[in-house]
Amino acid sequence: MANSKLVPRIMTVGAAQMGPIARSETRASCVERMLVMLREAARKGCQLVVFPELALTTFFPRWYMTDWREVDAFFETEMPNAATAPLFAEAKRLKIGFYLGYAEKTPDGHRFNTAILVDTQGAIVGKYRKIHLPGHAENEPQRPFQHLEKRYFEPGDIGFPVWRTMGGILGMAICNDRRWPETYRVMGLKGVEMLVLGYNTPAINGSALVHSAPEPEHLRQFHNHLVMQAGAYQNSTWVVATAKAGFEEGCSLIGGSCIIAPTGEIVALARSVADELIVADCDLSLCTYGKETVFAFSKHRRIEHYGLIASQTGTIEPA
Ligand code: CDV
Repeated sequence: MANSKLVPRIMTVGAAQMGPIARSETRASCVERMLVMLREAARKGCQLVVFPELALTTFFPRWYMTDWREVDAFFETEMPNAATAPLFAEAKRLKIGFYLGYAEKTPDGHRFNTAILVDTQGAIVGKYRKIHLPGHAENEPQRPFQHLEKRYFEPGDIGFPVWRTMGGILGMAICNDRRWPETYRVMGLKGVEMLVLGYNTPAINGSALVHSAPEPEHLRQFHNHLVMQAGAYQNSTWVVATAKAGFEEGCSLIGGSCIIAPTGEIVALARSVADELIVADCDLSLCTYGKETVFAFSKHRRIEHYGLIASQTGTIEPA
């Protein structure tokens, strides 16, 4: 009997990389830039567009702030809201779904680094709150710039859900999550076929001075792709990754937005560090091969040996 999972299911997807966002830039201006790329995506036949992490403001965790009113100016208390309503309306009119990263403050005062997935009818189908928060919680003046995600956000409290939507099984992650194999594997165990994520990655490691570790920019880009190509291959899923890139408020952010096939191959790659849309026709049925052969989890995983992964956080070396 023919395997129905091998029937092609093409989803045309865009990664809408954004160049720098100045601290003074308004949300309306950011949304206007997104609308330009959304319309280009429509012309190119996209059903889904992926915007970056924290796409509505500058990457504010680079500043140490003690006035929480100043901090809260970077957060959204509802979604959609007045600033993002034009994005929701235009995407619905064009029948394009989208991923949008933003800083979320809940009605009971919790702050998260959040992304939502909106379907082609304009409905929010899913929310994800970043789990692997990098950086630090207190001012560290020895750094060339701060990375205070641990100060401004709580770790996500939703886990790694996936959703059956827009013709596939989709999941979300945010930036640093992409460096952790657990992110992909938890969603892999739920059958993910396309993992979408946004990122803000400084071109230099801010803690390198502390550790005297040389990490030139080419390594930052190499690691960006290395982890996502491995995650895609080992879980036989598409990965769509969108940067906020370029020289933002004195800090250089890498580009390298890309679309990665379930084989681990990059099939579309941004060339600039500015606003740039890249597009690929992603056949979700291509996930089937890996999921049913080398990475047929139910046949080959040996969970009796994996207990430590979910019971121990740090390394314990032998005596
Ligand atoms: N926004 C991020 O999560 N950035 C991290 C940096 C700080 C390492 C990243 O993983 O790219």
